Amino acid sequence: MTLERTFVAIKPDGVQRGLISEILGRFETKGFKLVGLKQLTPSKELAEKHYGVHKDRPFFSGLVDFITSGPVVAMVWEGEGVIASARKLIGATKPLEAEPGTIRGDLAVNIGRNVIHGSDGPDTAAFEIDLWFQKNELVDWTPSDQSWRVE
Ligand code: IDP
Ligand code: MG
Repeated sequence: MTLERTFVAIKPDGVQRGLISEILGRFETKGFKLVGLKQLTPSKELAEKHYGVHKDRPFFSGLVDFITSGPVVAMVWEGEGVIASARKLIGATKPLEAEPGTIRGDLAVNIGRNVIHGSDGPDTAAFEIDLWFQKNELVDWTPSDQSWRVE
């Protein structure tokens, strides 16, 4: 079993719409382990680094303005295959194309208000965890029901 960690963030629209528990619960009930959690309003510098790969896209400045406009709930989830699984739980970028049962498929309509971010691969996961969290903000712990989760 290879344990992975991924970065997930509830965007300001998800927080403002009162969807924190709904979204967090999807990862928790799936069986992943929460190892980092905090709420913050990101600085422009943080947002620009986070979305740096999109810096030449027409929507970049609007995206940075939006993500810095209010609280974001930043999380690190750990588990076997969690990077790809989180992307599946989240669903397609365009919420109208996201399957029902996914977070975006169930909870969003508009691409600019798609409620959640998740790292898209091992390299971005490592980069984003390091960008958003200090090492001492990540908690190593063993769930007491661990033996019921893994054989
Ligand atoms: P992802 O969030 O599914 O990984 P990306 O293509 O990495 O999708 O885009 C990052 C974010 O930028 C999206 O979640 C969305 O909020 C925003 N975005 C992407 N494409 C557009 C667009 O065409 N118009 C407005 N916002 C967009
Ligand atoms: Mg992306």
